[in-house]
Amino acid sequence: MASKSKPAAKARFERHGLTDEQLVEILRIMLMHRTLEGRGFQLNRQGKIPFASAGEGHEGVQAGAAMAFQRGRDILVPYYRDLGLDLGVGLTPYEVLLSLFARKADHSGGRQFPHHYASKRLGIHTISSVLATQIPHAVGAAYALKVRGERGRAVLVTFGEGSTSEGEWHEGMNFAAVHKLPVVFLCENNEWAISTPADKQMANPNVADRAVGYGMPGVIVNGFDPVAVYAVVNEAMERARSGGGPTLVEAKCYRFLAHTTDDDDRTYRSREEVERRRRDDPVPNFERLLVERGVLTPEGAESLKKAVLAEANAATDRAEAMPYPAPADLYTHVYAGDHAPWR
Ligand SMILES: Cc1ncc(C[n+]2csc(CCOP(=O)(O)OP(=O)(O)O)c2C)c(N)n1
Repeated sequence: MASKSKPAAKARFERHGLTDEQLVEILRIMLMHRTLEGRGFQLNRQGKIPFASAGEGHEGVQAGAAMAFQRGRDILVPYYRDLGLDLGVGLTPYEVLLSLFARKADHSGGRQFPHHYASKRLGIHTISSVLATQIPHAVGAAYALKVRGERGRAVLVTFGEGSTSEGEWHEGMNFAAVHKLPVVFLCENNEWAISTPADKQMANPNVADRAVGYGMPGVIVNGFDPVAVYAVVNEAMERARSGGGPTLVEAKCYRFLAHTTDDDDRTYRSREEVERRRRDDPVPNFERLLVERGVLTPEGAESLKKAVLAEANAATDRAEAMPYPAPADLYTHVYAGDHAPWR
């Protein structure tokens, strides 16, 4: 008869200096990210909003990276899939819902594409849907920090692996490396650019391997592990803030849902693939880790989830009750002065 083996010792939990409060905050952001993404899809299917995108599978990358961002100092240049990153640097669920409902109180007056947040208050640049256009914007902001001698500040810019095929990406990487600019390039590699798989995007399986070609460090990190992402992005941001130049970080993750509410991913990938990758789902896995390691009690985790849902529901009701912009506002902030082209 086989002897009873001792239970395997738990692998050491490397928290990279994060306190219990910070670890719970990371989980809270991941839960809110997932809840609001689901809400976007629900509202779309109810016919209440025209469009929403989906970042399920990106929660670990974004909540971890947000923890490395210094509010009031750093600049964030995100892309359309960064709901969790935007929440993590301080955007409120109400602001997210105003964008989805396209209400007048939204930062763009209800005129921007959904999920295209911006906030002067938080240092979040406005988003362009045109892939990789954010790269020269971010590099330009980092160049300005350098020219003005503003040490201690850095720019964090994000993009998918598909965007690394664009010319702007290469030009921005090169310029940032040549001028040793304070910028961190964070690639959220979810393996799909709508229907194009990563191996039809590039022959090299790792975006980070390209860093050497520009003359900057390139690091690969498990994007399902928010603490590992925090550690890598934090080190890169510190290097950038202290004059050490740019870094390319590639966080490997996966997109569990369709690209957006307008996409049907059954046409280009199998349900088996998606189900298999779901085993790495960072949200329940990180919750389980925090409970196992005694950072949270099971009851604490349940009340956190209830609080997140209640806040998301209240934000939804409040935003939905707000008015749409007036038709006459259509050209506000588009033309200087009171020029109105229809007159
Ligand atoms: C210049 C440009 N080409 C094509 C598109 C259409 N488009 C929107 S999202 C997308 C896929 C982008 O994939 P990736 O950069 O990997 O990011 P992901 O959406 O997977 O997070 C494409 C092709 C676009 N917005 N801009």
